[in-house]
Amino acid sequence: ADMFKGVYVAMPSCYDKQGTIDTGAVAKLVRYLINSGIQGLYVGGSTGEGLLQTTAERKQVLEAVIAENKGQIQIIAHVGAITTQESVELAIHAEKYGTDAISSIPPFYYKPTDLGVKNHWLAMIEATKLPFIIYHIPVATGFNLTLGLFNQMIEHEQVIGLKITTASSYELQQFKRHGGDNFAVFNGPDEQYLAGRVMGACGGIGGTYGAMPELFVKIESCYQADNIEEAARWQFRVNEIISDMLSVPIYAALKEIIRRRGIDIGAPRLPIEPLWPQHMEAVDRITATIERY
Ligand code: SI3
Repeated sequence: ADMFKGVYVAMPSCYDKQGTIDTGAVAKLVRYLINSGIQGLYVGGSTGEGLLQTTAERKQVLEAVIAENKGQIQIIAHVGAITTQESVELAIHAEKYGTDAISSIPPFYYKPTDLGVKNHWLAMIEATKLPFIIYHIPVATGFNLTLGLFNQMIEHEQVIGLKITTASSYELQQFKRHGGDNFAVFNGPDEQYLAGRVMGACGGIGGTYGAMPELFVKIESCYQADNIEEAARWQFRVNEIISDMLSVPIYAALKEIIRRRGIDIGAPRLPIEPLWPQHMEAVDRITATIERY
């Protein structure tokens, strides 16, 4: 769909010192991200720690995002949970508060069959009239989305997109080919934003974008201006930063970088690892590199 295009930041979680949801920090972060020129937000996904929060907390976060956004940029709510019931409840809530789309991973742990996953997704799709974006991230869920299941899912008119986090841009392109011209495929690996774009993605959804939103906006605007060489130069700079971020606990590093940019969103929740003193040198280096650009 031409409805979705560009840079969608997977919002990190926002907690206070006690580890409680900090809606004030959510508002500040949303404002900062809007001001950086991005096109949308993905709320409650991997980076947002939706799966480490209660249903009530997830609703609280989404409501705070929507209240601060006031319709300025697009909001995609990740409503996936291990239970169909919770996912449906979150989908209905997302529609009530006015999100642009909902999205979900397949359920995990029980190694559900294709039919189980399909019915899980259909339950949330049919509970609302919202556009639905499949979230395919096999390294995290262990579920491999086949083209067979994908083709069954896109028969439903609300299934308008797919976010794909796999290393293969060929796989991305195959889903795009089957999805068709009006189908939105979002690139998952931030290291391959441009590659995904070239292979048919309408844009990307990513966690590290939050540490350097301006740089991803730059890749996107160079791409749109047909200046692929310049877009690649920015992607390569970004990738140096990402590989540094991957050398330390990445979610904690992301949050620390944002703290240094003026918004304290706290540390990740266990079982995600926090930053330890030996990681600070790498974080100093990353922050300095981002500031330099
Ligand atoms: O829902 C989300 O937070 C994302 O969109 C996550 C995104 O695909 C990230 N993948 C994971 C497993 O967290 C990437 O942003 C990833 O952190 C980045 O490419 C660094 O490898």
